Amino acid sequence: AQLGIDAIWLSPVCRSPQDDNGYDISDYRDIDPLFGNLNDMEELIAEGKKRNIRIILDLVLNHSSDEHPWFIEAKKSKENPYHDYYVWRDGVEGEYPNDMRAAFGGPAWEWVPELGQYYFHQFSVKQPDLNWDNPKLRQEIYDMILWWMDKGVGGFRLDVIDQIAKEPDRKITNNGPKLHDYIRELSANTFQKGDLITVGEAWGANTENAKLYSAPDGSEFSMVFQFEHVENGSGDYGKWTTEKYDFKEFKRIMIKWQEELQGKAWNSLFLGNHDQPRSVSRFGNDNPAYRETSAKMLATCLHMMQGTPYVYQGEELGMTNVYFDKLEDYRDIESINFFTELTESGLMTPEYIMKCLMLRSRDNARTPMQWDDSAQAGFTDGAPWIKVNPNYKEINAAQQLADPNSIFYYYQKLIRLRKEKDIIVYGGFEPLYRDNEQIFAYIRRLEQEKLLTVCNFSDKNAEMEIPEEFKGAECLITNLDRTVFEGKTVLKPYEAFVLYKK
Ligand code: TEU
Repeated sequence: AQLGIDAIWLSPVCRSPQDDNGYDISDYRDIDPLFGNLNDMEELIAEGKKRNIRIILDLVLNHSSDEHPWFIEAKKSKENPYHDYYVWRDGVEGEYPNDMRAAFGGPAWEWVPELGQYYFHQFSVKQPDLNWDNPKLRQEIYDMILWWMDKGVGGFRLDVIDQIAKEPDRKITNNGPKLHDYIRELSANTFQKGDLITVGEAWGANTENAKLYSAPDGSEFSMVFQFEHVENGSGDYGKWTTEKYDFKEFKRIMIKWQEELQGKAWNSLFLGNHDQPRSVSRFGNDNPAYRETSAKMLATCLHMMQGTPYVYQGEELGMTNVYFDKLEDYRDIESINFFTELTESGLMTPEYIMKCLMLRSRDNARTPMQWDDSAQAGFTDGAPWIKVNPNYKEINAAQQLADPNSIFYYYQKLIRLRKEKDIIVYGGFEPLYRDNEQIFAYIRRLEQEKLLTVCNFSDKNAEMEIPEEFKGAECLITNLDRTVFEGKTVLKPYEAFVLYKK
């Protein structure tokens, strides 16, 4: 509430064996005892409402847990009414239906000897894919969503929703031919019956199909959550590389999404989430000399754009990667599986893949929230499930609440500005210095109003000229102590500011 946010997206909290941090649900209508129970959820929703904060649930509809009663039934026989809730292919042991691979390594097919069949799983073996071609399954899902809507949730985040219309025989995973029919049916039967915010996670989204995912007529979702800007910097083995991101490419992608969606679709603005490294470590600089300035700079660049900004827990404190250097400290199934797969196949040395994990593992963003400088960062008086980042003594909420210049209050101000100024939400977008190697700058315009955002993404000084039309403009926010905002100027490392003129 103090930060000024309007909604909290909770990672999955439904009952789950936790093979993939709750993205393997065994009961969609219950809360996992790790987190509490249904009464706690109802209380959270009610307390949120009092503060105008919506609770957004993470709906995992592409797959369930293999411990879900549907799957337990489905495995009993081919005639079982639940069998067709999942995706099966006849076969013989050891001869996979095809060579498709799962996102967490290994084949996308798992043999069930009792049935003489394989089931399809795009993620772990414990996450069998649901068969959306089955209308009974779809109806069960709608009923479950309506049940949650009845409980007063404020919205849903739809996990890998672009992958539900898979066609494994044609090796199609995302953007299958029936995808948008399924999404429209889902939306009409559920979301459109209430006052909800919906966000579709879509690794397969591009600026064209984003216009479907977030169609302004409301037939699909409120917005799309796409990854093109964070995928930049992937190597031969996807994200498992030590290469740094390419700033100019990043900027080109961010600009493309701003320009092409204007008036036609609605995007999510983010630099990190529970699947990404910490944003300040990846796109800023987590060296103590620059951590604060660069975290504020990144927040400025993102919050002045069009779209809905997402702040990942701890990002508002500038929390950094944890850089675990021992495999035993990792908990994430993706990290552990790839370490094993890439070392056993001899494709990478253990030393090299460890470097990749330190930079890219999802666990970097999954260490406990840093509340204060007491033991375990005030997160628990027990032993947390994953180690706390050792920098919690310097970086924590208590310390930042006591410092008026903290990253926390900077975020608070950015969020307030978005609510005060329509131009930030609705204004047109015009990039400046497209080819500059250090600066990301853009103008927003709404009728007579204009807004200039300038960000130095590098650890060096950067030269620029502030456009004449901003002469005498008001500075809305800045992360350093600049007082002159005219003419030729030199930006300090990671400096950022926003000018406004009417
Ligand atoms: O992520 C989708 C997804 O494709 C990721 O597994 C992605 O490949 C990986 O994170 C890149 O490092 C969603 C959830 O956000 C993720 O946490 C889940 O593991 C995944 O779906 C399966 O439900």
